[in-house]
Amino acid sequence: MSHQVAVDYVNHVYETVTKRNPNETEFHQAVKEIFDSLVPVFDQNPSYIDHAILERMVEPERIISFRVPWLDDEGKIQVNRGFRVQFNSAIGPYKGGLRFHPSVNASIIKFLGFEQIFKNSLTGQPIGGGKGGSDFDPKGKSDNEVMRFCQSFMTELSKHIGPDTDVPAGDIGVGAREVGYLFGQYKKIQGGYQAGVLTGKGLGFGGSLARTEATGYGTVYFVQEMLKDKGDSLSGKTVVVSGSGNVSIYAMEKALELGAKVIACSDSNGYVYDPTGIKLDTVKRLKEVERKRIKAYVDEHPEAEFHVGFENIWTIPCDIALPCATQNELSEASAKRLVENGVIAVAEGANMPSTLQAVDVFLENKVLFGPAKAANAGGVAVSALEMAQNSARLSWKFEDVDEKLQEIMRNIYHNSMQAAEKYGKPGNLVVGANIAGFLKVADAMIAQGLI
Ligand code: NDP
Ligand code: 2IT
Repeated sequence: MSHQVAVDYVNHVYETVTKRNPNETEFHQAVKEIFDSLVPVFDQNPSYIDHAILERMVEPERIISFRVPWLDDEGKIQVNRGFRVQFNSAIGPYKGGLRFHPSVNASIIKFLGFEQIFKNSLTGQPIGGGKGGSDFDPKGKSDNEVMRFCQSFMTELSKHIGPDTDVPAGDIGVGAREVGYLFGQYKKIQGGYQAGVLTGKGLGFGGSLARTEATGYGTVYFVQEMLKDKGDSLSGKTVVVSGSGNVSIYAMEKALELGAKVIACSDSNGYVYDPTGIKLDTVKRLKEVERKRIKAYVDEHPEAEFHVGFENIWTIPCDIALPCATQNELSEASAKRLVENGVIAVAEGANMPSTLQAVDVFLENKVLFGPAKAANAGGVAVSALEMAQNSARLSWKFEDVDEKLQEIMRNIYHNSMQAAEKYGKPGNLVVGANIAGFLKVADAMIAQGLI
């Protein structure tokens, strides 16, 4: 079979995706990245084409879109839109976070849900792919408003989820507070204690130790593996981390623990550059407790500078760059700048933070590049460990969960490297992660027949 047949197949299905899902640019982007990686698989195994595997994979098993009405503190009625995309259940119950951010729409939720299929497969655990959220903006809302929103959101969502069907968790704008309110409402509606219906719960009611830290820690463990292969380590490296939310904070914490120096972090308003090293205790208090803007950091640390303009964080020279905020936050121009400044490694803590062109710049310049599906899979991996603990009605020690997380990140790295080698793209972790994630799901779908 000729290479051209595989290329034509991928292009043809991609075209139908763009036609059938008009204007969903983020979804198109996520599909394009995976499709381009899979050409060598179809070259070697054309039977996947006969099974119409891509046509089936790009169509979610189910999408739920719903009204979320709630009362604000003034007694005024507000209405938001809620989503859950149940993308693929070939290897386990749908699993993936909920995002509350004003930018949320069908395209964002579908790109995240599509990526989640392959990420979850890569973890080696029995979890399918899903994602959800709302265009609700938690910023500036009172605790009571957030609670009423979460209760209304769950009143509808509860009809569609369960410990063996679909297990949501956090993402942007959804942390321990929101998961707590969501869990309380689910429990009230269902009338039973089904701890495994959500992950990222509080430690007192079924949450797993190390879940809060897992995504950020996992991203840094992944960097550690990439560097180890080159005989290098994090010790003494300068690190720039975008964002200052859950993923960023724990990426910074682990990088510091491994001897690196973190010199900058950000939020959507701008970035803080602290040449003496970011003081993480301040960031944690400002963001996790006081829910303030990152700009407030410089009030306490006059040695640091605040700069307006979020993407300019990538103009700071560093050895390691960790984009941990949001999609498309790192453009081609930023990637070029990082390369000019001598960056050694880039790992994506966020989902799809680098544009397709930025990824090409990193790969062409032989920067060690850890793509999101591999590098940030530690979060959902520990979510699956939370599900396992809930099923067993046990809770494991922090060290035990952390040890399992490290092993999972090592496996993801080696499996992705092996797949890249086998399919003719040695060292390309984008291709490797996409292929390794794809094969398990594709084979499971085929084994289960046309359903
Ligand atoms: P948080 O809500 O805790 O933090 C998000 C951070 O990113 C904040 O600093 C926020 O700034 C910034 N940010 C968000 N949206 C934008 C935007 N549109 N423009 C600029 N800055 C923005 O979320 P998480 O840390 O949980 O998630 C961060 C990324 O990691 C996301 O891509 C998420 O999908 C991904 N991820 C999360 C996992 C998890 O376990 N939580 C697991 C795997 C991936 P501001 O406060 O100003 O909005
Ligand atoms: O993007 C992600 O992997 C997450 N937001 C975590 C999902 C989860 O179910 O823990």
